[in-house]
Amino acid sequence: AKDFGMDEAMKILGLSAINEGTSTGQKNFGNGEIIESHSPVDGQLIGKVKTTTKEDYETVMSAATAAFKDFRTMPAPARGELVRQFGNKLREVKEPLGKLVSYEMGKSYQEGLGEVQEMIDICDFAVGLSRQLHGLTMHSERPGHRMYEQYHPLGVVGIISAFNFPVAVWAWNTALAWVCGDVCVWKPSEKTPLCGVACQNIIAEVLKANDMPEGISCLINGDYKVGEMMTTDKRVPLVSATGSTRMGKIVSATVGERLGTSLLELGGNNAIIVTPDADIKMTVIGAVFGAVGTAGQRCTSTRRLIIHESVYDTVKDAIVKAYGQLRIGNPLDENNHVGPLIDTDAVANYNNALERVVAEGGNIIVEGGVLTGEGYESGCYVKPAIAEASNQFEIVQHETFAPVLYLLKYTGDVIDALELQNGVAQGLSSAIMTNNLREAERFLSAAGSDCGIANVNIGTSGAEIGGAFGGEKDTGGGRESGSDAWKVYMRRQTNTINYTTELPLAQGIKFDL
Ligand code: UN1
Repeated sequence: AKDFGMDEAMKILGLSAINEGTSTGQKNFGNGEIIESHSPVDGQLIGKVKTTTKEDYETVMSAATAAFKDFRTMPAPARGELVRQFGNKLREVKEPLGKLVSYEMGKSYQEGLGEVQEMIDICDFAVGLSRQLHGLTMHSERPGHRMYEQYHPLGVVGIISAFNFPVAVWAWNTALAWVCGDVCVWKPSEKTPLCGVACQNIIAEVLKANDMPEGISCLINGDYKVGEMMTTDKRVPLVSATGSTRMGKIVSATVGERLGTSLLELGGNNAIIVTPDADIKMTVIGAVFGAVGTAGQRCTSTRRLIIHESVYDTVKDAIVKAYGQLRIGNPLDENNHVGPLIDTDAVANYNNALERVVAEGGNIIVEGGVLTGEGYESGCYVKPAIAEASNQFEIVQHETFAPVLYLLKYTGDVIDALELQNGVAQGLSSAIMTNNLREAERFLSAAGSDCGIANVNIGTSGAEIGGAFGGEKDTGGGRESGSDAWKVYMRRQTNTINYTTELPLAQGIKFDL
């Protein structure tokens, strides 16, 4: 990693061997055990981070709740100005932060940069939004009355994020939450803790330069037990959690128990329907990037290709050929397409999926396997694999966070393809490749894709921040990022004002004294 300038990048990001606080002096994370962060790229120890104890958590929460008292009354456009500065700071550190994402998480440097770009984009979006947190006005049924609604800040927003987008998902949440007047407490994945500290360093500097309290952005570190401190805490009205469906069910039950709100962005089992009218060249690029990009570790990764029998062999041959050209190796080296999986547990899940698909009667057409030897010392590099399978296989119904692609064949028309596409528990992203207007419109109709994201002639991954991001069913139903996703970070208040000297009651009720 030295060859790729990691030491320099870490220095710019204010990271040291052991990280207990931010470079600007915030010490409120870390008196607990130490998490070691090892890179899946070369297996080397990158740095250590101290975890948050119950006492540390209380310190964090008092800083956050105290900061909220003032932050909620700061004009939203002034809060937007902080986010604007944060976005500019991200522009300055885009390269080192992208590099750290690549080195700690294992995605390609290009994708690491893309992730930081998503952070910058959501900041720009949030700055504009800071002048557009609109409510409606309604017409009162009573004379001399005015009725309208307004949106107020919620309070402390808890963010639990996953290793696969170790910085962007935090930014989607925080950038919106901050302009909405909320303060944030973030628990990044314990698999990518240094990305968390690096981001905290960046925002802490912006807050300090503006003389704003550090409690506006807080970091806590550790595993699910640290997350539980927030999910059980009544002082946290909203918990935004990204991760597995299993995790989401626990978060939802725990937060629901105290009638808090959870915003869930959980697993996907995303498919591309390839119709007889598909552009094959576009299909191949979209499918291969969707299946092997980020080594198949996006929640939007393409897991299933649902191909019409009339083009099945053509598509299959073209995709197999494209897989033959993939270069697997150090993701910081821009010549490689596919980096490592996050850790050896992920490799075990990958192996298990390949065994299971064969056991269930599937047919492997691109062999998988774990790579060994020079450059692959971390044990986390695997070959992207393809299996011909059937939608009802248990393993096909399951999200495996690895580059394993299942080919499914359909006969008949797009309705038959949709049955397969919707015939899984998850509902995040979906796509159709077609030049046929009828097929495309049917796919997008109320009787079409049941997913939160439905694309025509685009793959399943790589959504822009301007749209609302999230999905239905086991994906959890939450929406983050663009469109009106900001509303979940605020509380709505309906206001009715009487400017007469009479007190008429609604619904025409008479109550004379
Ligand atoms: C995720 O995998 O958690 O649409 C998010 C995409 C990215 C975000 C993925 N913009 O692939």
